[in-house]
Amino acid sequence: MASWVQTLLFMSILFPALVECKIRHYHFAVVLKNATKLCATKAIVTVNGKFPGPTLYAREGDNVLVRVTNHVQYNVTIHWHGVRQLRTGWSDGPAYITQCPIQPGQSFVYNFTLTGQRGTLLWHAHISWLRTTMHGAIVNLPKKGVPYPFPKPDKEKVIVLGEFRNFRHLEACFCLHRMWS
Ligand SMILES: [Cu+2]
Repeated sequence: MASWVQTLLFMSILFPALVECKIRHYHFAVVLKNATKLCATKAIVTVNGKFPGPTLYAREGDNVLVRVTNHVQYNVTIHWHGVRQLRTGWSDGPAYITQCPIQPGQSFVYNFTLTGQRGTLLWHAHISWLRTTMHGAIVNLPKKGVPYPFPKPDKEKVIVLGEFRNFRHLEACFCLHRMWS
């Protein structure tokens, strides 16, 4: 038997939780999408054409890889709000702080591991007013076989609270961020 197979078997017996960690791949395409809200139709910046954006599911210990491709005319970044970035600060997302923005036509891969955290967090654009329409949930489940730290709910539903206005994007941006910060 090859030595790497023996090592893997040995590790899986000693540390079963370690080998259950997965690599989760997501692709976020930043695109314009027409939306009708408050009696007006306009093009809004979205992830994968969804508003709110897609929910990201992972388990504690998983390695999450999110390729963000920018198809709009604005610079973008995505912030993984509340996710501990242990030795992956460059994947945190604030534009001009931990990374240069992803320019139109460019891609960036966010690469982080969910460590010591369970629960539902938030991702959102972290540049200018784009966060008003680019945000969604990150559901961070316990490791397989590990119970919740509370009685198991009968049902789970993700609720994303946001605010949409037809005027003054910047003001809406600040309202939204205050809610989540
Ligand atoms: Cu944030």
